[in-house]
Amino acid sequence: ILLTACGSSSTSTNSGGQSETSIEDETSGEVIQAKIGVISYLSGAGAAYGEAITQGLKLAQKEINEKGEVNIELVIEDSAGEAEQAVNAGQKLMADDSILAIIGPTLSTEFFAVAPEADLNGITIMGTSTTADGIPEIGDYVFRNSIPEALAIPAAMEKAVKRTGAKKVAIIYGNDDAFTKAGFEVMKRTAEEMGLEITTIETYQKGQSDYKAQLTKIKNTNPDLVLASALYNEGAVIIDQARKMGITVPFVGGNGFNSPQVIEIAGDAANGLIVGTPYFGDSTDPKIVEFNKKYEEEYGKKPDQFAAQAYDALYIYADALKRAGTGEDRDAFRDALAETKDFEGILGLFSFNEVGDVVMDVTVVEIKDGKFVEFEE
Ligand code: 1QQ
Repeated sequence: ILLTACGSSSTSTNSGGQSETSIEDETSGEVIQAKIGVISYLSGAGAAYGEAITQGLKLAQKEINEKGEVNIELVIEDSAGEAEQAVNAGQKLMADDSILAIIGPTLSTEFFAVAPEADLNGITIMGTSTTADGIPEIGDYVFRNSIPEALAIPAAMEKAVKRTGAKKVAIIYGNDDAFTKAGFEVMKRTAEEMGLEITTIETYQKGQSDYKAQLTKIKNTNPDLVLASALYNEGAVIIDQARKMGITVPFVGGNGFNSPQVIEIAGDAANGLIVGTPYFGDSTDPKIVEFNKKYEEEYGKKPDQFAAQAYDALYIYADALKRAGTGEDRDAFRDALAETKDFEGILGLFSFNEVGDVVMDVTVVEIKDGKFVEFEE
């Protein structure tokens, strides 16, 4: 059941000054016009994720529209990191026939609430930051371009264990969020596969501020590594309190730790965190260097992984639009998107597998002296 639009928290952006009149491509015919709905975590404790994502999208939008082949309008809704608000935003977008497809929401917890309905309504939805197992399997209209935890966490754990010779690991995770739970499952499975002893499994809830009970138990079991599946607002506090309690061993984190907010909040306590990502900010790859430069010019700060993935996501949509040849047919767009293969984004070659999941490479990074650096073997 679709709700009709109520209230209006959405913002519509159409950069490049091309909103009023349809402009002609220099070489051939009509510019393909498309309206894309965006559901993003823009207010509340984890708003830095959504801010990075929407900035990445808007930068890509500006460049894509300047090229003149397609003209994308973004209709942006705030989900506040809440599944219910994300569902309301999704229903509003789906009910608007002029919206071709959706990007977001930000969290897997939100995405699991919205995507089944999008799939039923035959509107394409793609996550740019959703990493839990089972996302693209929701349905034919459901995609993501974010590297799943099932790829990123084992890559980070393997490097961490190889370097430290770790045999014993403790795990801490949030047990009320789809992403933190999914990350935990991957950590546990990977530890078992690697023959590591799990000394203790500790849980916390969203918004918790005191982790002493959990960290005391972890400390008493003397692990060689701590595996943490958390969003940045809780994860940064956990690592900070751990260091203050004398837990000095490296942390291996899930995707939530890929935000510079971890360093912002935890400061030096974040040193020794190891995490898998498709984006390494200080990469010498010319595509990344160029992206960083343009992003800094636009927003006065460095991009992060979430901005980079969102930036690539809109280019992936634009590429599908060109192949679909229309910005109005939801099915034609879905079919063109599904065929994305070896698309050259700033994060490397990108393809979807048969279920709409990501095929691409993972980099492992660590925080050293208050900075993400490439993990050295
Ligand atoms: C998920 C995530 C979060 C870290 C996105 C911000 O990976 O919810 O799947």
